[in-house]
Amino acid sequence: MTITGAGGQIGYALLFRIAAGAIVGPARPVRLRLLEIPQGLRSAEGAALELQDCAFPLLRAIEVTDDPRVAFDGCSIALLVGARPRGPGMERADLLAANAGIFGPQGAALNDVAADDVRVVAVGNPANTNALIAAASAPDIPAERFSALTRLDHNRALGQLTTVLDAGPDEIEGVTIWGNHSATQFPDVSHARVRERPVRDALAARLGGLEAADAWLDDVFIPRVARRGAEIIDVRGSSSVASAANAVIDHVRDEQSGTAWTSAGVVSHGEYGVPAGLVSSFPVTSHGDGYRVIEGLHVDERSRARIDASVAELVAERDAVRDLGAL
Ligand code: NAX
Repeated sequence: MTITGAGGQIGYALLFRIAAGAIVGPARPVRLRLLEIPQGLRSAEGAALELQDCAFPLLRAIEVTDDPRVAFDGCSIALLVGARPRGPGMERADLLAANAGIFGPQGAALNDVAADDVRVVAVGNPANTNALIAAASAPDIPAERFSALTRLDHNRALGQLTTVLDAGPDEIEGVTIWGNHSATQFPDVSHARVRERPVRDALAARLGGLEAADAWLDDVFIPRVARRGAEIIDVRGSSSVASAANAVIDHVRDEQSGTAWTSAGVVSHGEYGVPAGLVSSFPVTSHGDGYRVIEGLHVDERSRARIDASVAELVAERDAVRDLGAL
């Protein structure tokens, strides 16, 4: 397993749980490769020393490198966490260009040296478009093996529902994050059920009617989930770290071991009118062999407009990186 940006904050929250078996379970040994840029190497090396000091029974090897071809050599799971953050005065196009310069070469290195069964998840932002760039740079790896993390948004949506419903997150099924991992995303409960009851009905019962339930969904739930990252920065003074690492683990574990329903950014084949080739968040299922879009759900007019708005942003990002020559 290779983790890029391993010397960063999410890396530090992620490594110890992975080494303890959180992704592959208690029976499979883990070999970690940590990729950093030269400025981040000491931090990753420090984390590697601490990993040794944990004496995790499953952890068989740790290697730290700043060479993507060494980092991805033979890897079966690649967690692309390292990315260029938006600096002061940086325009969106600059951010896309900087990250294309990271995810393009990493995709190419994965293409050349990763194991035949490699699966790749882009965590670093803009995650959807970074996954698209990495996949486009790896023509020999099926595009379906690349995904983008929207599980944190999915988990945030479950967390918000539990503040109103008298239920745990494991009792709520069928929540979907559509579109981009950004403030335009659409957290959708139209198909969600809590203990077999439609979530909207259960919300209505708690909030005093369907009108109140819809008002809460539109005015509280959707904006709060979509802007939760900004809320965390505001309250905590720093971006989401442990919850992001937890979502990475949930995403990869469910992709590998199966789940009935979750959300992930995957390559569109035109499902739900999302242009083919975009990496968009969808309702997905997995039988342990990668995420597949759950098809055939009814999308009403209001949902359609919200999905279209987020997909329009993905199209704009794709067009911008195309103009840069990164696709
Ligand atoms: P940090 O800045 O703490 O760490 C990033 C690390 O990546 C640094 O150590 C840096 O040296 C390294 N890095 C930069 N370029 C690299 C390259 N070319 N190769 C290897 N390593 C490289 O950020 P952190 O808080 O760990 O967040 C990492 C990324 O996750 C950010 O892009 C962030 O925006 C993104 N997030 C994505 C989320 C999602 O749900 N998809 C949620 C959490 C997070 O905001």
